[in-house]
Amino acid sequence: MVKYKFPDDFIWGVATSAYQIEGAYNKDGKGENIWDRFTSIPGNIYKNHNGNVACDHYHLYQSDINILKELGIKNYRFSISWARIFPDGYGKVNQKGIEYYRRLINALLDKGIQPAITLYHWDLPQELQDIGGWTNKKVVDYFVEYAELMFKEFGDLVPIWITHNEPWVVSILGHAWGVHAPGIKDYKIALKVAHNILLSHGKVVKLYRSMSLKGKIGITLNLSSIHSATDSEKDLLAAKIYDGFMNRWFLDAILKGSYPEDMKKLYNELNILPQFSDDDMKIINERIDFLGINYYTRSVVKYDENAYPLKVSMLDLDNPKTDMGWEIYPKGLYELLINLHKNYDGIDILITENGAAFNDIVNYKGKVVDDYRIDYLYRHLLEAYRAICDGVNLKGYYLWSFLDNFEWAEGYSKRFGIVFVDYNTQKRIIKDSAYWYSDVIKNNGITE
Ligand code: GBH
Repeated sequence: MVKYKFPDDFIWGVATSAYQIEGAYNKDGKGENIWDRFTSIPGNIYKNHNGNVACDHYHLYQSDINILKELGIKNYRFSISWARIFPDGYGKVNQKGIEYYRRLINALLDKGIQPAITLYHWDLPQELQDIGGWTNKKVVDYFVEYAELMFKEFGDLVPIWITHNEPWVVSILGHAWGVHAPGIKDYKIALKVAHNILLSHGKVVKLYRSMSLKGKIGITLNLSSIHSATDSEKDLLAAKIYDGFMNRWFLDAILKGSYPEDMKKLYNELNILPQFSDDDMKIINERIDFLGINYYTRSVVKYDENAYPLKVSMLDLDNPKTDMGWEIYPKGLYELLINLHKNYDGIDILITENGAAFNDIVNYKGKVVDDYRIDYLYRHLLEAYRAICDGVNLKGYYLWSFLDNFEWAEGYSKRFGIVFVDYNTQKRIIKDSAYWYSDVIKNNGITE
């Protein structure tokens, strides 16, 4: 018996990104990107792993799609590698790159699987980094040029488009903390990057509208449910600031057309506020069809005099965690969805990522019994279901991830897949969680 039934047209999918699965880093004319460069520098990544081969999905895409089909997965979110299309970031087009994505899209459609494309999942062409990367407004224009070509080539085949994946991660992890490519550590640069990324988003949405294509377009943000460590005034303020830093900065810009006043004031005092015009904000505010959100965990924060620059630090609670060290907190997904619904006009939402890394093992029967992952997914889906019942316009759910893959700074040490990848043989093993998810999709809901 299906106990929790989702809406009839609910989108069930899985997600991946190009650098994390494709490999073939120098095949068929692909240019170098910032993750190729960043991973080549010793000390940046766990055991100096890189995405040169990854899951070799570039060559194995057809058999991977067969697995999607076998599991009954009807929607697949993936990203395009910008440097496969424009090896230098702009100008000269690499036809082999276009042909690859055309083959991929057609192979999906042949099996009745709907593609959802992310245009930017962090792999900026290195040539563009060499002229300043996202700090340079030219890169904003090159992104529009790249998007335009993708819309012309694939706009009629692909019903869902995502401009950017997680601008917060790109700007903060890449340009303030330096743990992601391009490895810069400067908050002022990071906020400039965030602004230009948002601007490029708005311009691309506008372009999409002007081409009168039939699909939907949005952006994906990594959002966190923010909790304060105590009810003290200082901790409550810390939570408000962290919410402004991670969530509202991006949400308000995109959906309200202005950055939040409290954060503007704070960033100004810290001398890290980027320059921007009213026109910029109008462009960023271009109407989107849906908001994509990636949810993994919550953040519990406290006031901390010594924490630069926000005077906020994170608490490490002694609660159950995934292999990433992230607290398992399903209720945060519900909290987030309800808040978005209330504060942003009941906007249509897609969960574009949710999932968990665990230290999976292949047992003596050759199986991966990942009941801990099923538990994680089950509990999060239940919260999504509750949110729908309470009126949230949640339209779909993409599980991160289809395959085990290159987990950025953590290399191959973290496994998020519902399909296990043996990196020595490239053999795929369907985990129990994949069979479980397959049933969820078949039933359009959760059974007890
Ligand atoms: C996503 O990033 C990415 O889109 C995807 O490529 C990646 O593989 C996947 O999730 C799994 O990591 O950073 O300690 O403050 C998620 C990035 C993770 C950033 C949670 C914020 C909060 C905890 N987010 N993180 S911490």
